[in-house]
Amino acid sequence: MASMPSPREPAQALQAIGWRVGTSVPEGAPQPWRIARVIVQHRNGYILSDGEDELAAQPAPRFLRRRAAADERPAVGDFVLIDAATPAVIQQVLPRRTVLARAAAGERYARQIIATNIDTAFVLMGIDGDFNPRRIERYLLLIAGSGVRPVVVLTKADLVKDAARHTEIAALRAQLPADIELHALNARDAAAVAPLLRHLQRGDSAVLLGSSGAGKSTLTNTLLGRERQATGAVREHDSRGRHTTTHRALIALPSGGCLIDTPGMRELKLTGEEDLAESSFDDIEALALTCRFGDCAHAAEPGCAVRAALESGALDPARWENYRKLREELGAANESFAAQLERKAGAKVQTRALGKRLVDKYGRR
Ligand SMILES: Nc1nc2c(ncn2[C@@H]2O[C@H](COP(=O)(O)OP(=O)(O)O)[C@@H](O)[C@H]2O)c(=O)[nH]1
Ligand SMILES: [Mg+2]
Ligand SMILES: [Zn+2]
Repeated sequence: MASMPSPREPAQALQAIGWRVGTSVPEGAPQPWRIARVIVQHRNGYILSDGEDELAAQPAPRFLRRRAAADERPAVGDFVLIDAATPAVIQQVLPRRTVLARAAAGERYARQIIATNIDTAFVLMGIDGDFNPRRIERYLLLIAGSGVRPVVVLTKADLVKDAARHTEIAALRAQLPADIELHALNARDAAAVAPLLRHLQRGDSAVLLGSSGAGKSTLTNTLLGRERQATGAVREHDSRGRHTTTHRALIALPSGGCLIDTPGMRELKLTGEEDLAESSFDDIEALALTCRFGDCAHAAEPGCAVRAALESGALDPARWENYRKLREELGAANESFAAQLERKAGAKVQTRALGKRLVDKYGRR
C-alpha cells in the first residue's frame, strides 16, 4: 500500500516565520483557509510568507474602504488568513499579540503601524555624530506600554576612539532603567552582534528602529550571514546606484527568529497611548510623586523633590527638559487620540441610527 503523504501541519512551517505554537485560529475563518505572515507591504499589495514560500496577496475590499481604519489593515508582522485564490486575498488579520505604532505626520490624527506581533524592538543609534540620548528616550517612550521589549544598540563602536564617547555611553547606561539592555557594538562584526541572538530564537520576532544610517540593514545582514539588505547612508535623490532600505521587510534568520528591517523614520510622533510610567522616565515619574504638593509645578514650590534632585545633580537637566517636552506632547496626542475614538464611536452611532430610520421607513428586509 502506497503511503499517504502526511498532511502538513500548517503551524509547522510557520514557526520559521515567527508563529507561536499553541496560537489558535479563530472561529468563522474562511474555508479553506491558510495562514501566512505579512513580510512586505507595497503600495499595491502585500508579500506573504507561509514559512516556506512567498506569495503575493491583495487585501479583501473591506480593508480598503475609505471608512476602514488604517491601523486595522494588514501590516508587516501580521498573521493573516488567506483564501485559495490566486493571487491570494487576505480575508482576516489574526488578533495581534503586540502593536508598535506612531502617529502619522500631519494635522489629522492617524495611527500608523510600524510592526505587529513583535517581542523586541532594537533601538539603533550610531555612537558617531548621530549619538543623541534624547532621541533614544523618545524611542523608548514610543515603545512603552506596547508590551514590546526595548533593547538599545549603539552601533559603530569600532569607530569610537575618544574617551568622551565612552563617558557618554556610561552616562546613558546610568540613566536607563536597569532592566533595559544596552549594547555598544560593531554592527558589521558577527561575533560582536552575537549577544543579540538571545532575542532572536525560534518564535521570536524583532523590529529594528533608528534613523537612516544607524546601521539597521548592516545589522540585519550580519545576523543573516549574507548581504541581503542594501546598506549605505545614500540620500534618496542621490542616484549613485546604491539604494538603501525603502520599505519594511520581515526576514527569517538562521537563529530561528525573525527580524523586521525598516527605513529610517524621520518623525516619531507619539500616538497618545504610550505610558510614561513604563518608559525610561519611570524614575522621574516616581520622583515627582514625592514633592510636598500633589499639584507641584516644580517651579518655586517649597519641598519640590524635582528641583532638589536637579540642584544636587541627581537629575540631569537635559533629561528633565526632554521629559517635560515629551510629557506635553503625550498629553496633546492623548487628546487627539481620545477625540478620534469619540468621532469613531459617534460615526458608528450615526450609521446605526440611519439604519434604524431606514428600517422604520421601509421595514426590515
Ligand atoms: N564601522 C561601522 N560602520 C557601520 C556600522 N553600522 C553601520 N555602518 C555603516 O553605516 C552605513 C549605514 O548603514 P545602514 O545599515 O545602511 O544603515 P540603515 O539606514 O540604518 O539601514 C553603512 O555604510 C554601514 O557600513 C558599524 O557598527 N561600524
Ligand atoms: Mg537600511
Ligand atoms: Zn515638584
